[in-house]
Parts: sequence; structure tokens; C-alpha cells
Amino acid sequence: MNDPDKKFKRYTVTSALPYANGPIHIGHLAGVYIPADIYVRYLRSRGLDVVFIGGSDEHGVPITIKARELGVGPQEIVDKYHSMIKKSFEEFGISFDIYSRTSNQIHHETASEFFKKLYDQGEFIKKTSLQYYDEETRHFLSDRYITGTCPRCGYEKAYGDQCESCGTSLSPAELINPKSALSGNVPVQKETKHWYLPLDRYQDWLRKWIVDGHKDDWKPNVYGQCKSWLDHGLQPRAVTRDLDWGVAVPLPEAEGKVLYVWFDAPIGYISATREWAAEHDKNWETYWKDPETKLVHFIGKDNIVFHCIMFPAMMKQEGSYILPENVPAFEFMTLENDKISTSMNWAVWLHEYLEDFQDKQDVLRYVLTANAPEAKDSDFTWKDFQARNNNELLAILGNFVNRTLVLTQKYFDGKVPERKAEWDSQRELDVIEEIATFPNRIGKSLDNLRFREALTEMMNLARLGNKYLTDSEPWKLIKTNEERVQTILNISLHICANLAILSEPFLPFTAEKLTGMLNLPKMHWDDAGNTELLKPGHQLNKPSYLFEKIDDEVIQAQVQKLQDTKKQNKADESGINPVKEQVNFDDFTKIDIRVGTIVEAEKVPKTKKLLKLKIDTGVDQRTVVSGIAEHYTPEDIIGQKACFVVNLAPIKLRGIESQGMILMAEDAEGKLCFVQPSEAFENGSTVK
Ligand code: B3M
Ligand code: ZN
Repeated sequence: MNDPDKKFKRYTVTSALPYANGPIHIGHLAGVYIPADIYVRYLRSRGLDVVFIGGSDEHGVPITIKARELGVGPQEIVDKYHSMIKKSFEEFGISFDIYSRTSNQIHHETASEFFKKLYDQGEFIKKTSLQYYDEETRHFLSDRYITGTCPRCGYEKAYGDQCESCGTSLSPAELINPKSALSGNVPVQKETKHWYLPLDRYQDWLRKWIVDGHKDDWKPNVYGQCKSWLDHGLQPRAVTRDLDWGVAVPLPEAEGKVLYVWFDAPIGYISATREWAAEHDKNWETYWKDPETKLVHFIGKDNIVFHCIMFPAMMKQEGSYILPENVPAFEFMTLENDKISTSMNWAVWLHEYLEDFQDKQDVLRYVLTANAPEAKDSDFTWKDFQARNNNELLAILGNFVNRTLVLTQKYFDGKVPERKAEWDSQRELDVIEEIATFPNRIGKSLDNLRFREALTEMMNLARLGNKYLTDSEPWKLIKTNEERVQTILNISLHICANLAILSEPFLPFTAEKLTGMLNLPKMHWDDAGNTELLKPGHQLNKPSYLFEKIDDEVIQAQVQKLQDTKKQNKADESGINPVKEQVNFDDFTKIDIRVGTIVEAEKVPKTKKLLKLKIDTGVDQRTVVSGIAEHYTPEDIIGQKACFVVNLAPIKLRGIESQGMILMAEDAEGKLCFVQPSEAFENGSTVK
């Protein structure tokens, strides 16, 4: 199905608002932001009116959980991660027209108004229900704060709203053995009042709209999930929560309640558009309310129900909004065959990637597109990353462009040679004809949201160039037939110019560099497909490499980094403490450790933990106070050999000056034992 463009005057393209509770990783980029960016860049290149909306989702329980974990306020969390995420997107060329945030005033207003309008229209039903409540912390527990066993697959860490293992959407009451994430206690049920969107009442029009209307143009995974929801029958869904972080429910009787994050977050797209429109003298409403606007939401697969059922229901019931034409949701990307996980640090973080691969944004964009989890989950491996850089970007695209530009410099001082009609053989005519087909081939794939296919087509143009150049061997012909070489390089240069246009949505940094080397102004999609872009005699700029080889050591270092993460995670699971920060050798040698003997020991009165020890250090006899009384009685340890730090600055404990420290080993359960020489060593012997 080709895009029925003619129907639309403008495009509103949104990409899921990431929670501002952590940095962005390759999974986010591959599944949402790169495809959205490619699509938008393509539309812009075609001269279409498009607004590309992004922003941080700064409400919801994930933020409050993170804040609690770190012992700071939620605002501190969102401030930190919002700017970090925004910067990563900028660095990777995700070309949002605006990257906003849901803590902005305009968003609170927009979301409030939206709720109020639906409320005034009588759309909501108010219900009292029993909700889980943590009696120790005195909080109602929103779904994410309850964990338990998934009734479908048995996964033990399922959340109250969704099982992340099997993807089933749940309600807390369905969990087996529910527990509060705040205290670990079993929560109790307590009455609370909330407002519900009666999705069941919209079942009919939703079915008509999705099942009858979008069976053929929505991706099968998206359509399939929606259909399954509809077949199961929709239920009213609460749109408010008992929480102290979010958009306050704009009703006097709703004190202490906020809008459910999945009610306010999608409205964030609208708020951001309003913000953008105000800054650019545009009318935001045409981007959301005019039926000649095509609304497209790019999301991850775990967001499907919210974007295909809940948000459309909100917009339709509000009455003045258009509905999305398409909701492309990608599957997930794994990393070296394991689920990407923020908490396990199993990810390639964008900010870390850029530290190791400066100026190689396009390489990652390329790899994540070539291997996009478009129809099924896909796996990112560093080996594949290297292979795609070396064997595709470098060997095909980079090599072709470089050969063409270098030969033109060498033979014609970097001036575009003329194409001589008398040397246009059938081969040349075929190549010229084929060049003309690429804008459409790539465009058609992009219209149909087939990004992998589109990228392959773009690379096919470079392949065509490479093959043409290799077959026609201008470096040999130059001695015998310079005019034919002129023709060959003219055509090759035109392939380069076409590549500069057609690669731009995928590889914006490379395209810009190439355009610069060709000394051309920024071009558009419509300029591509022809071989008249470069006038004979046009002066090119000096070429430089578009890509460089990535060596095995570089890849090995990345693999090692992941292996270290795995080890660290294993150690964490087994309760072993992580390795402390490095110290240098000089620091280490400052510590004076000696073999010594405990010659006296007694309990420090009125303490549980402390023993007062007299130590023979071989140098002197001194007092050390040690917190081992719960593990050893004084009688146990008199005569015990052990190792002691003898140059630790003295401190007073319960009025007693402690002049050193005894070394003890401690296991994961907190059991202690002495560290002593394996032979009968003299007191005063040094340990190093
Ligand atoms: N923040 C969930 C997510 O990041 C959510 C998306 C909101 S889109 C309006 O997966
Ligand atoms: Zn499950």
C-alpha cells in the first residue's frame, strides 16, 4: 500500500516520550526514535509540512520509584535525566522540532483542561474501589508499586499493571502473592475513589475504526494486539491515581490525586505541539484537529494499547481531535542475546557509545536500522556492528564515494568532467536509467514504514556505483581514452550526489559531509533520480573518508565491558560486594599492616558489639577497640594471631582510644573470621 499522500496536507509525527528516570540506550533508538527520525527527514526532504514531536515523560510511578531508590526528590530525577536524554537525541541527530517535558506549565494546563472537558461532558464514571495500600508507609500503591507472580507465565517479578516477561497486561488483583515495592509487606485493601474512562462503551466504534479500518495498513503486531484486546472486551480504566507526583486532578473533591500517567503523557504530544506552535507562529490546532493532517505515533510494542485504544478514545470523546492514521510499533532489540535491562546495566548507553566512538553516530544509526526489530525482536552484537561498518558502510558506500572523488581530483583537478554523448554506451544508459528508479524505490519502502528495506535500497545505489566503477576501470582507461573516463566519472559523481540526497534520512551526518565534499547546496528528494545535478566544470572540495575501519581490539573492548557487567551482576546476585574504586600503589603502600597477637580482651560495658583488645604488635603493646563482640567472646580470642593496621589515626570509641584496626574477612551473610598468617610468623612481621 502506498501512502495516500494526496489526502494529507501536513503530518504530525510523535515518538513515545521516554520516562525521565534513566539514560537512553540502543533499544530505545532502534525501536522508536531512529525510525521516526528517518520517516520525518524523508517527509521534510519531500517538502511536506511536518512537525516532529518528542519530550520526556516526567510523571508516573517509575520516576517516583527511581527517586526513592536514590533518596532524592522526583524533580531532581527528571531534571537530571531530561537534559541527559535531550542531549543524547541531539547528538544522534534525532531531528525533533521540539523536545519538551511534561513537567512544563503548559502541559499541566493542557492535561488539566483535557480532563476537565471530558469531565464536564460527563464522560467519566466515578467509582469507589478497593485498592492496595501499604499500611507501614501509608501509601496507596499504584500498580507499579505492587509486584508479584504473573498468573499467566509464573514470572515472579511481574508488576501490578504488566508482566514484563510475557507482556500480559494485568491488574494488581490478578497477581499471585502481591507485595508492596515500598516496604516488601503484603499490602492490604482499602477504599478509594477514582474516575474511570468507560472504554467498554467505545468498544463498537473502536472495533470499527481499527478492525474494519486499519487491518491492512497497520503493522500486523499492532493490529493483532488491538484485535485481541477488543476480542477480550474492554473494561473501564481508571484515569486518576492516589499519588503525590503528577498533574493534579482539577476537581475540588480530588485532593491528593493526580492524573494517571497514561492519561497525561500522550497529551504531552499536544502540549509540546502547542509550545512549538507558539514559538513558530503556527496554529497548533491544525496539527491535531484538521482531518487533512496525518497523525502518526512511533512507539515501542509495550505502548500499543495506550496509543491505539486509550488515547484515541480520549481524543474521540473529547470531540475535536483527529485519530492516528498509523501507530508503528517496533518489537524489542536484545543485546548479545540478552534482554536489554536498565537495572542490570545490560545496555549500550548512548552517552557511553559516543565516548568510545566519537563522530560515529551514523554507524550506530545504520546498524540499528539495518537490524531494526521491525517485524520481530532483533539482536545487537558488537561483531555485527563491526561487520556492518567494515563490510557495508566502509567497503560499499565509503569506498565508492572515495574512489570517485579521488579519481576526479587526480585526473581532472577536482572539476566535474563532461559526459560525452558519444561514450554513452548501453551500460551507461542502463546505469542512468537505474539511478532514476531509486527515489521511488526508497520512498515507497519508507511510505510503507519498511525501514530495513529502504536502507537496503539506498545501499543498492552505492552498490550500483561500486560495480559500475569496478567494471569500467577508469584507472586503466585513462591512458587510452580520457573522454570515456570523463563520462564514467561524471556518472559516478552523479551517483554520489544522489546518495547525498537519498542517504540523508538514514545517515544525516554522512549526507552532510558528502554534500560538502561535492560542494553542493542542501538538496531535496525531488532533486534525486537525475544525472544533471553537477554542471561540468563544477569544482568539488577535497575528499576525506566517510567511514573508517573498526579494528578487532575496539570491538573486543566493548565485548569485555559487557562481560564485566555480567560478572558484576553475578556478584551482586550472590551478595558479594562490588569492587571499590581503584587506588594507586602509593596509596596502598601507605597502609602499615602487621602480624600481631591479641594478649588481652574484655567487653566494653553497655555495648553489644565492642571488645577492648590489647595487641602485641611486635613493636609495642596497644589498645584496639573492635566491633566483633557479637561474633567472639573474650575467652575465644585471647592468644589469637591476626593482622592489624598499625598506622591508622587513633579514634575514641566509648571513651577508649583505639590505636589501630584488626583485619577480618566477612562473607555475604555477615559471618566473620580472622585474617592470620598461614605459618607461625613473628609479631611485627609486615603484610604487603
Ligand atoms: N513513558 C512509557 C515508555 O517509556 C512511556 C511512554 C509515554 S508515550 C506518551 O515506555
Ligand atoms: Zn507473565
